[in-house]
Amino acid sequence: MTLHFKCRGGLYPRSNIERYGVPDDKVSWSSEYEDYKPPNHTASSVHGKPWADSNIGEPGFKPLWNSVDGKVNRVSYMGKYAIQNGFPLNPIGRTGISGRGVLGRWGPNHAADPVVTRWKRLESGEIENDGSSKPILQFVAIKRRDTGEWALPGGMVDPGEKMSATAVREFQEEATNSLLMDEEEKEAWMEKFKNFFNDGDVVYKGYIDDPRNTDNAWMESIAYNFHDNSGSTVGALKLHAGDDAVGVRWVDITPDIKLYASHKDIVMEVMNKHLTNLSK
Ligand code: RP5
Ligand code: MG
Ligand code: MG
Repeated sequence: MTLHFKCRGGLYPRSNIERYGVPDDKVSWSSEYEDYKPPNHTASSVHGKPWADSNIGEPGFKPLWNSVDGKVNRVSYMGKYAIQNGFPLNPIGRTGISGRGVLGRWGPNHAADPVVTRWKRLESGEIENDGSSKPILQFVAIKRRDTGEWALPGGMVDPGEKMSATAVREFQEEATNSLLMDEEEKEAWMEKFKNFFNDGDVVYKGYIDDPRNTDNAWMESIAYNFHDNSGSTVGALKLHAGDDAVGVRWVDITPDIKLYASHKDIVMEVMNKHLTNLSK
């Protein structure tokens, strides 16, 4: 990714703060933009939260940039990010807003995304194709409560959590509503699908063009593909939206699909991978 679009222009999420205009040729920090005066915004909702950083400059807050800082991973997949006047700089460039907005961490905010896939099948069990004999791949999408957009059921990595575990946990929470299950039910579920979720393939690692990004805080994610080739395990599961998801369904991956942040790039990549494997 060399440019970002979804974190440029318009109102910052959950605020009435307008982002300062950033034309394509001014995104990069290396292009001069003398008039650039982004509003500064850190939402009051992140202050004093156990999952969030303190404000930069507050006594006692000594973040180790570009490092694993205790249990908080401040390393970017994009390489070493710059620090300007004590503030980390977005590795893609300007977003039209400074501060950290609604994000908990200054610098990279690490998430993990599960891309759970199956082939679309007819009643007969035969794989359905798109009319040009290409089989149709489907993935589990959730509808986000915050923007109403369809998205991967991903979420933030908890401090010290293994990223592959985050991807599976978020799938359980957002697409199967494990938050309503008791411990025993959760364990039974995990036992049933243990092998399936053990076998994830890393399909993306990097910056996410998320509408919450700012000049000093941004989303990054690692996406794992879990594929049910026969459609008999997770492919046959009853889905149930939970936590911050208000809808869940299997969605066909097609070139005109519209998804939250840069999730379209990720699912297209997964589809191409499976189609290439098929033709081998
Ligand atoms: C996206 O936001 C990531 O790719 C992930 O899907 C999601 C994590 O944030 P929450 O769903 O926890 O808001 O950038
Ligand atoms: Mg979540
Ligand atoms: Mg989420």
